[in-house]
Amino acid sequence: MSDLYEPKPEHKFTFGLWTVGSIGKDQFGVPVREPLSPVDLVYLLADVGAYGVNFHDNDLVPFDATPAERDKIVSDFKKALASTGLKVPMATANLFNHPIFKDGAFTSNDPQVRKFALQKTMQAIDLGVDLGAEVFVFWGGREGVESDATKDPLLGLKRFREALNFLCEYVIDQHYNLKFALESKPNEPRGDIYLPTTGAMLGFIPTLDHPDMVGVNPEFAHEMMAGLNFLHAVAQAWEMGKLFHIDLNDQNSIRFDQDWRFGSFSIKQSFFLVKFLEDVGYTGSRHFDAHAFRTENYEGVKDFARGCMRTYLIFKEKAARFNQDPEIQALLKEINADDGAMNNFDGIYTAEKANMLKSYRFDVKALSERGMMYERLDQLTIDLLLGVR
Ligand code: GLT
Ligand code: MN
Ligand code: MN
Repeated sequence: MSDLYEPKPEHKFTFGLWTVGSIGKDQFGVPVREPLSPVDLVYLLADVGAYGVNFHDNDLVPFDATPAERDKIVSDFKKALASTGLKVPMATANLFNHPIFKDGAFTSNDPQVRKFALQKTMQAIDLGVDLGAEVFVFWGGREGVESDATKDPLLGLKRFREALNFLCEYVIDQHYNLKFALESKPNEPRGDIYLPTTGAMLGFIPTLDHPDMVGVNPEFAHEMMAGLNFLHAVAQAWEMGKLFHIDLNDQNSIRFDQDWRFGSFSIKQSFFLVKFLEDVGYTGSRHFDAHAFRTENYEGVKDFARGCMRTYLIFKEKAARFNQDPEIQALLKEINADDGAMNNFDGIYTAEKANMLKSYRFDVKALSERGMMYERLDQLTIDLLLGVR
């Protein structure tokens, strides 16, 4: 039984170097953990049973490293990957930390900064592909404003589009096997970030020159920060064939980005998310973009990482039970019962169908009085999740 909750490579559990590597600094406090090297972090992740490790260019190679330093770092990292078997499914560029990006990267008002961002991203793409990445995430943390006096939102969109179009062409030109995944966030670090939700990203993608190369990387906490239902965003992305990656974590409602251990707070929502990913057969990474509480040392960081994966697998097992539970399934069948009386109106529009439907007499009273039994179904779900079922 307990083996069910042991992470295995086929579960595709990944962590960013910046997640387990977080040294616990925040707006109000200095770091609480000594930094570990990328190599140490690879061993830590192998120790807890992760499948892969993702990184920003500067998580691995410092911003001001010399070419010789860069080569040494990359070669040491490759050795650690080879000896642990860890994969690098995703890479990204840090376009938010350095002061040059204080007004954004692709959407900065300074043309030199915009081109510097492109240069840096092409280098980060080369690095990621060299290490095996097939997904490249774009999280435009600084792509926004504090005041709309400072930037025209149409210009913001235009610049972001032009940058992505340029980078898609670069990937095609290099013959890389790489897809882009756009990650939204409503705010923080900017007052307002452009394209603030997964839905906004999904609306933006068809305006690109190569929409087929671009999907989304929805993050649980970011959608919660906007007060939205994460599962619904993920479902829409999935239906559009755009769920290229996913950032799993947790969050206490509409607050700052807390990036908590997956499933630690929003138990029912996380359960239905896992059930969805497993039911539809999502095959991408289950990436935990979260970090340990600031109270922890590196033993606690391992507890955190193990906890993310364990909770995912507990929900996965609960999802299988939900799908097999006779009472739950019977209830769902009853709720969705269809006696075929409406079949004549199904399918494509015809004038005849429309006329028939317009004159059909519904039993409005009976339909209105029907109880949906959702309380029972929801309580059965709670019983299941709380382990009494
Ligand atoms: C940063 C952010 C995350 C993004 C990472 C990728 S960096 O930690 O909070 O949500 O996924 O750039
Ligand atoms: Mn986050
Ligand atoms: Mn994220």
